[in-house]
Amino acid sequence: MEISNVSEIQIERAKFKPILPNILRRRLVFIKPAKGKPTESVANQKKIQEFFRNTYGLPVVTFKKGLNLSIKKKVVKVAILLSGGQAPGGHNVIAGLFDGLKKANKKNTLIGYLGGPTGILKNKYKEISKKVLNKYRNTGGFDYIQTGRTKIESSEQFCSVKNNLEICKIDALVIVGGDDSNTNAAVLAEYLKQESMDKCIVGIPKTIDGDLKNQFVETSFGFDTATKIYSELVGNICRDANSSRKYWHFVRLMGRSASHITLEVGFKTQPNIVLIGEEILAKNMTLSEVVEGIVDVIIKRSRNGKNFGIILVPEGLIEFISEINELIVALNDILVEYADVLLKFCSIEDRKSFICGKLTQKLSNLMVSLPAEIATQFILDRDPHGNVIVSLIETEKLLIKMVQKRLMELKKEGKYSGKFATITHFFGYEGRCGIPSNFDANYTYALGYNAALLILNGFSGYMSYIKNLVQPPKQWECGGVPFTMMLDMEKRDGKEKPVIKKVLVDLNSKSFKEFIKRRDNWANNEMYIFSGPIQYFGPKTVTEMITKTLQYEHNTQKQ
Ligand code: FBP
Repeated sequence: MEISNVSEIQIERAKFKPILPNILRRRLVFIKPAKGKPTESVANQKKIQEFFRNTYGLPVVTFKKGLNLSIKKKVVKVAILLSGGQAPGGHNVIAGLFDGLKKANKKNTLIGYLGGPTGILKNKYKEISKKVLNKYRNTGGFDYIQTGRTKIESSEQFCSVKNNLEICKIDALVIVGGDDSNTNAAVLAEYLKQESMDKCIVGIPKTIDGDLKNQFVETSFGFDTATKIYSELVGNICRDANSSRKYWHFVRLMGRSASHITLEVGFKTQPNIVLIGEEILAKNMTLSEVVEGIVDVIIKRSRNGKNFGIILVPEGLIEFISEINELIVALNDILVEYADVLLKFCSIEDRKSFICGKLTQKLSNLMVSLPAEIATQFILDRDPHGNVIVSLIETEKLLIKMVQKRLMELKKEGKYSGKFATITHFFGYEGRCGIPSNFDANYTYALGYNAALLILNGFSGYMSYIKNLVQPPKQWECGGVPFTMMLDMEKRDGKEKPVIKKVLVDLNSKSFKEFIKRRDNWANNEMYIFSGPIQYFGPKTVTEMITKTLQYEHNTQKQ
């Protein structure tokens, strides 16, 4: 038997032809960009305008049918870079962009900067060739050109970007990233305009976290596939728990601050407890109150002879618990202020006790009360954008320790007599490089192709958008939304900065309200749903399924 390094599914998946929205299937001279009115940023308009004197207020662009003789005919050289965490569909963005550019002119070229923003700083890139690209179409991962989290922020870095774009004679740069990377793209577009450089900067909304969205960007790419993968795993665990009936499974799910992934997986699997960080924040709950809520369900189930269950914990939960958030904010400041001093400590314990000495008494007591390994995780380095790396904090273990303690107390008081055996899981990296679902394969291809159109029409300072996503791909609408329209001010590294804000779970949204209606039933019963693996082939009801979040938010889900 011949051994191949390609799976059967990869062979079949390579044949998949993404469906382009009808408007993008036309000859490029018959796609006309319609410009809307000047726009304003979502908040803090005056301050944002001061930062973005050259790119503020651009109109929204919508691609429509119509003759467009001004589309660029001259040969263009475009670069792309992938930034931040992986998300299923990245390779299809490259493929869509490549095909769009080639459709305009066979001589157009595309290069990929290697390893994310570092690639452009060091001028490390590879030319995207059709032959190699074909191997990556419809595949997961970012491995063709890799990714990185370097933040471009100093004037020297901006200058190197400018020089390297000049050296390679790049006409346009496409940045594929989340809120932070697209904020970077906005700043770069402004900088290049200020330097009178005629180069287009276009962004692509990527992140499995689902926290980059607005009226134009209905979802970020990767959320669909990642949540389908996590739902399969959580569904399997639900069935396992229901079969042996002896464990409480604590499942932490990725998603950084926002709980979108947890809510979506909650709908798809209906476990016994789903914690939503944003609700905990709104109710100003303390850690003990969160624990009390979990204990309450455990006891009720135990009284019915059910010493088992599944609880979903968003990885960003701790940031929503006010006292812990206060601690994190204080730690962030200490880590920046004493960065040099901290470097000199050899042991983590010395580092910890120095930091505790700089905290207020209240916060120092809290730090000491945390399990040692969790306290250590709190003082690990922040990411280049100043965020706590929540994926490294084992919140599920913290919760288990506190729940155990509380159950012991209740046992002593004779109020609980059940068993509490636990298993922990963290699902994050498992979902980020999955083979993109049909939705993500189509969506990313269209985002890339649409980015080519923005470039060929000379639009800089825009994010490529594809909307109307609850409809079949052919009916999707396309265009560009100005970066500055999405900006707000936020305190980062101790300074007020313009940023594209992370969109958290909206407690007034239809999806959250629906969750509230159902969760008590999920807590006390076994209403588990087993969604199974992503289906790439077969009936449309399973292959073209979109997220519950999109369905609720855009009114197509039956209540
Ligand atoms: P992006 O926002 O860059 O897309 O990253 C998403 C994410 O997967 C988060 O859910 C997670 O907290 C983080 O990346 C993990 O980062 P890293 O890959 O650096 O470990």
